[in-house]
Amino acid sequence: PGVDAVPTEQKAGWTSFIKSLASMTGDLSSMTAPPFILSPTSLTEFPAYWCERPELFADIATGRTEQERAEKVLKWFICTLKGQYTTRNEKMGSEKKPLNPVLGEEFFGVWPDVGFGETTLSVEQVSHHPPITAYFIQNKKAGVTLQGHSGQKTSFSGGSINVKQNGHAILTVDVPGGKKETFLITLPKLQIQGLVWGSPYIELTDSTAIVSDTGFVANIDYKGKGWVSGKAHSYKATLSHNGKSIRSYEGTWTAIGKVAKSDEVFTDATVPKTEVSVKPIEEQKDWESRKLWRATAQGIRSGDYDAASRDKSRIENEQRQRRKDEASAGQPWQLKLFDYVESDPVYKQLASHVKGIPCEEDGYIFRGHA
Ligand code: HCR
Repeated sequence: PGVDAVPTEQKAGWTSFIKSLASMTGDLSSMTAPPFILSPTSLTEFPAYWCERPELFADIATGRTEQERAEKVLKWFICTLKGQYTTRNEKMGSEKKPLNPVLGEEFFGVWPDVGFGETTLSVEQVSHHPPITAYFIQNKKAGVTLQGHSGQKTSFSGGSINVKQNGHAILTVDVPGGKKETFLITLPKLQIQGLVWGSPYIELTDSTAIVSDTGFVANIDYKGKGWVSGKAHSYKATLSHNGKSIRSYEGTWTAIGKVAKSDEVFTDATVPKTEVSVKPIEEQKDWESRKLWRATAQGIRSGDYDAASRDKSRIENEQRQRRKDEASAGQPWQLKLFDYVESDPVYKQLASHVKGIPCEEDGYIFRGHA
């Protein structure tokens, strides 16, 4: 049993929120939740979690062989998970409900060059309903890029929220001889547990894959504590080449993972992370996330939830009006940084190597800054 984290005056609101989850269909981003569970951060900021270990991202390019690069991609990927799925618990005490981005919302950041090249991040909210966020991360000097998008489909069962991520990421790395290697990364399923106590946290379930055009495939299985044994946040990964298994790794994605049956450390998620640097709000454009949500976030942080909710409604009403205007002018919203593709040929080619990954998925290709 956990410790009840719901403030007394919000208990009724929390109970009715949990009850309403049972009838939720697909998208809980727009559901009204009690104030104590609100986060002042918009989902457009989340792609930064992909690169809070910029040294591991850049290091992929230093692999001398196809196998070394495949191992380095796997290592970097596993080390991103702690940031992606436990940061809110570490910073705010539990998982929280992020701000639901508006269509066209943007987020830009940078990890400065500290010896292995500068890494830049560009994010755009490419769909509001359902929410879909597209991102592009690049270390030009190292020759490594990551492009992807994430949307979520949520359902409720057995007291937990299950989240299926729609989308994928594609990593490319420049290799000697002017060539590129490409890796398809699929996204894990999430279970939001601990709801009854008002202190939600994420556990990852099922499995994901990293598929390379050099024939290397990493399969990663995720397990939680379970009923009888096992540690929370565990993973087991197997790297294979053209179907032949080469090496396995196991441990937890929040601490240490080792090469199976050895003491060799493969992933250490306890190494301090480097948070993304963002321009001061005064220098940001109106559509940039922290500027757009400034007053809402300020209200949430200071406990002035009326002010937060007034500002949130102002933004949402403005959006509704904008959509109406676009409909009557017959001019739909244009994406700013990405092009939508109904069928992404790179995805299709890599997905065809592995059973269990859908053969086709749409995608968003980074077009660059205007
Ligand atoms: C499910 C979630 C929104 C989506 C968040 C995603 C999947 C977004 C992409 C990132 O790369 C990884 C990621 C991490 C987050 O854990 C995940 C969020 C957790 C909660 C949130 C729900 C929409 C809000 C649930 C409300 C609860 C806490 C009451």
